[in-house]
Amino acid sequence: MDARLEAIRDTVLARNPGEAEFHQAITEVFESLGPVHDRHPEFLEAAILERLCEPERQIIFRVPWTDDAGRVQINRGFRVEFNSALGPYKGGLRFHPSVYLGIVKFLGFEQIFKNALTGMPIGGGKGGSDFDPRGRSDAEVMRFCQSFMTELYRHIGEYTDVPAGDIGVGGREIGYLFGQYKRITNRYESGVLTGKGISWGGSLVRPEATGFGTVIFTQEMLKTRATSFDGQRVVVSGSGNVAINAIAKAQALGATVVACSDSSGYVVDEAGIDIVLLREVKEVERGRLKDYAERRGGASYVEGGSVWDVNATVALPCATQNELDGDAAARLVRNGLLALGEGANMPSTRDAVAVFQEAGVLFGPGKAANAGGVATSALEMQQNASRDSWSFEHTEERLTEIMVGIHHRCASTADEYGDPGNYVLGANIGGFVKVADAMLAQGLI
Ligand code: NDP
Ligand code: 2IT
Repeated sequence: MDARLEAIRDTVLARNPGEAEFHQAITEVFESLGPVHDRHPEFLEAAILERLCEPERQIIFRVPWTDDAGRVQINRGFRVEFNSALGPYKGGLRFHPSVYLGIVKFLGFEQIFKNALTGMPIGGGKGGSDFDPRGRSDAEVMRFCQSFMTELYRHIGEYTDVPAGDIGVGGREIGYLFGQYKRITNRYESGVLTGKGISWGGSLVRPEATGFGTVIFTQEMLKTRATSFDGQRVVVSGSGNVAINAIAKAQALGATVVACSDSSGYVVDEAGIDIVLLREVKEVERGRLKDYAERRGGASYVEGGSVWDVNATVALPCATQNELDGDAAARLVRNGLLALGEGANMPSTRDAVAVFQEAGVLFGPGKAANAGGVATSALEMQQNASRDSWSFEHTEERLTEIMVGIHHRCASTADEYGDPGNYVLGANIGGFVKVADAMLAQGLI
């Protein structure tokens, strides 16, 4: 890392102790930014990096609620409003027991650059709670969401901060959150949340957008090697919103998706995952992958273990951060991996990224490859602002244009900085320069 940047990085790490994921995200971005500061000394003079690493606002709050047995439960809620240089804070809410400030900050920090890469007018933010929706009834989830929004509502708004979904937050949760916001504020403010239901202000394609976009981005990478998804053998991790829609899109482009996972294990289905059954089990029944394997002839279920043991030509990690380490990366490379697109946020450890890059694997980092979700959220905001709703075809066309544009921006930035094919460099510099320019223009705030 550039010595000037390393000194700033060390100060940031010392100011934010015990937040390993945030440290990792910062280090990874800083490693790309040396050459930008050679060209733009004005960014150093204006302390752009120091300002970028300090969130504009961080909100932490108590979320009290009662479970179905009438017992009082207490969770912690977060919203980190990281950077508003390009637009209102924008980013998802994650409900998962592992959530703490370090995870929310890493996600919010990544979101700044991701959102810049989309070319849409959105700043970066993230939030969530250590609430675990698993095993909770709809009524419990509703009471939790209502309590969460009873504090959050005062901090968000169409022009201020626009949350959406992430792990553990999908259409059901956004519905309960929106209902409570409307009730408290007495405003039908569609643009305050994205990922809404189609009949009440949501956008077609938003549910599919992250998974679809990841595959579209990966397809663009494959094209640079004169190939495509057609005939590839694909392994996907996770079996939630992003994973399911990545599987569907990869299959539509002619790939065979032979494995996917959840936090308990993974399924191998050499005939190709049955997407209709997978949606039924995961989206309708909220079941486990084990249930899928039991109902699908020919599929086998592996309890525990690593889905990255299954050989593939294309890998799409779509579960969570640091789910793919250096050893798993080396196994994938030995087994013939050609390309990897990150559907999740920071699923590859820094060791894993180094292994892929040394081996010449096409590597699409999450802040570029999974930007289709938030980009389509911005399209939802556009539709809300104009009280319009677009067709599936039109919205998917816009998503495709945006993903092809992000690929182009990453690839051409990597070329410009003398490291062709390095999408990590391209994404980090491409996103950073846009935000840094806007921050300079807006003065010291
Ligand atoms: P979901 O809650 O729909 O699905 C999450 C999936 O990942 C589940 O299969 C879950 O398994 C698995 N998973 C979650 N945490 C862990 C863990 N600690 N260890 C192992 N497996 C885990 O979330 P999404 O599909 O929306 O999100 C997946 C990833 O994509 C996240 O990294 C998210 O930040 C990222 N992302 C999401 C976007 C969106 O629009 N939703 C946009 C851009 C990125 P189990 O059910 O067993 O917990
Ligand atoms: O990580 C992400 O980009 C998301 N969870 C989606 C954010 C959004 O505002 O749609």
